[in-house]
Amino acid sequence: MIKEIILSGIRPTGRLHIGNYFGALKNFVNLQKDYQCFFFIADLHSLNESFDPKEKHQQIVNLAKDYLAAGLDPKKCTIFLQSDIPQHAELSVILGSVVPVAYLFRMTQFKEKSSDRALDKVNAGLLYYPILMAADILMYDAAKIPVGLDQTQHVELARDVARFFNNKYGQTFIEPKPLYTDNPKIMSLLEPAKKMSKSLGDNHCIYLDDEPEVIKKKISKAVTDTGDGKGLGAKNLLNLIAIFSEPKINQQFLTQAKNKELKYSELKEQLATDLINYLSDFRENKKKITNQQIKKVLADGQKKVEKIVTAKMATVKKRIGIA
Ligand code: AQP
Repeated sequence: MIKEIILSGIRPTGRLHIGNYFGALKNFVNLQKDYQCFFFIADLHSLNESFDPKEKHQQIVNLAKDYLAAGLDPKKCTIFLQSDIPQHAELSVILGSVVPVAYLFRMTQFKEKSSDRALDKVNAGLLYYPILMAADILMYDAAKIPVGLDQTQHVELARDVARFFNNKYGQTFIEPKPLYTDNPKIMSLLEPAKKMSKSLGDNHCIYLDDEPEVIKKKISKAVTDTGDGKGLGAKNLLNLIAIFSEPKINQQFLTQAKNKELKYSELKEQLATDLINYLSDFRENKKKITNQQIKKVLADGQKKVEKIVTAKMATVKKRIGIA
């Protein structure tokens, strides 16, 4: 039986937080059993942010370790580094020719990430990001893309790109659909109206490899509100309890909230304990993964996808008359 193709990537820009995990990575791990899965490290996408080139390699290795520590198994899925496959960039140039630039200026992520600067201080890579993402996806005929809610618009753009290209040059690409987890948007601990994001600052996030003492401290500082369980801070903490704690404990806090007697100190203590337990396997797994192991996983992944992309690019080039 031919399995449906799934593809997704994460940018190596620092440590992964529970938003990245519950929005995306946890889903990757579940999906590898039933689908033909490709998970890549989106290093080219990570160049749009300011970064220190001396740190980039380590960020890549670190993210690959996160993939394995979370449970991705190279025997069940293909893990590779985006820049090892230059055809992603090549395809993105070709796809750029079928996308009106207005579609790119409309992207919420572009607007949010460029709103605090004049356009002459915004790099073109940020604008072009969704086209490279479309190339990543369309290259593999991926049908479903496991992402957090914030990436919905980019997956929709990949659908548009596929349609524009197919209409102009003949059926070549599948139109992909986003695939969400039950928790596609985890909110910041300090600004619960915003998604948890490392660019907001370390205290806004729980990182997957945070040590127990750090988790306790961050949860103790999480914003709360008046005890009726309806404010965003409370909603966020209750949502995290629903994810990390036993259903019985979850119910207990929901009842407290309903009766307007939510005790935040208890809630936070419980949440910190359950988070620490939940993440302990990940922390321990990650410590055991070696750089050598990662080198092999990425080299094997590169070898596997090279055949696929060579065939796809040959088709694309034929369609547009350059092969
Ligand atoms: N808060 C979130 N809740 C649910 N899903 C999330 N994702 C990110 N934040 C949340 C999902 O994680 C995957 C990897 O996304 P990325 O590589 O683009 O990372 P990011 O979204 O840029 O993560 P940050 O922390 O927000 O990075 P900065 O602050 O550097 O921009 C994607 O599937 C994304 O939807």
